[in-house]
Parts: sequence; structure tokens; C-alpha cells
Amino acid sequence: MTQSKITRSLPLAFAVAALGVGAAAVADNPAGAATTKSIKVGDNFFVKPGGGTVTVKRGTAVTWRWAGGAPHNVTARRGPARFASRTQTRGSFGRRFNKAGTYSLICTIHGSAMTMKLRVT
Ligand SMILES: [Cu+2]
Repeated sequence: MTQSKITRSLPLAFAVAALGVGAAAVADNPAGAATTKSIKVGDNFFVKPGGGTVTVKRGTAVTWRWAGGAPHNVTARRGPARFASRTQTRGSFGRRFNKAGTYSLICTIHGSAMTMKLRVT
């Protein structure tokens, strides 16, 4: 009885949390395109082995999440803005992208072996 009540209430809790995030994002972006995107930081790649391109809409809050054990960073070498995370072995780094354009990102520890592109449309 108690067990099934807990199980049923969990999806509602997630839905409420998602609504809260959505409301905050919309406030930052009246155009209504705001969303979130999570990108994996592995050993030694972004997204997936071989890297890749991730496309998001303007206003998206992108979060890179460290999933491996080696030290990495997220550094923008080209694009509408420059930014860099700390070099870290765990945790995350987040940034909201409000300008359209393509960012060339690299981990400065692993160089050309660890790159990705982020397209903001
Ligand atoms: Cu790296």
C-alpha cells in the first residue's frame, strides 16, 4: 500500500521539477525556445567516441557532465563567444547559449583527440 503510493507519486515529483525548470528558462528567453541539453564528457571524448556535433536552439542551457575519470575541460576555441570550464575529473559545467553560431570546442588536455562542435540555431 505505502510502497505503491510512493511509486505513483514519483512521476508527479519529476513533472513538477521539470515545470519549474521550464518556467525559469522561459523567463530568460521570451521567444520560448528555451530548453536544456546534457553533453557527456568521457575519456577522452565529448558526446561519443569520435566526438560529434550537437545542435541546440538559442536560449538552451547546455550542461557538460563528466563521466570518466581523467581530467578534462571544455574550452571554446572558435565561435560567437569564448569560454572555458575548469579542468576537472567530475561534476559538470553549464552555460546558456543565447547567440546563434557554431562553437568549436576542445579539451586542452587531450587536444585534437577530444573536440566537438556546438551549433546554436
Ligand atoms: Cu580531455
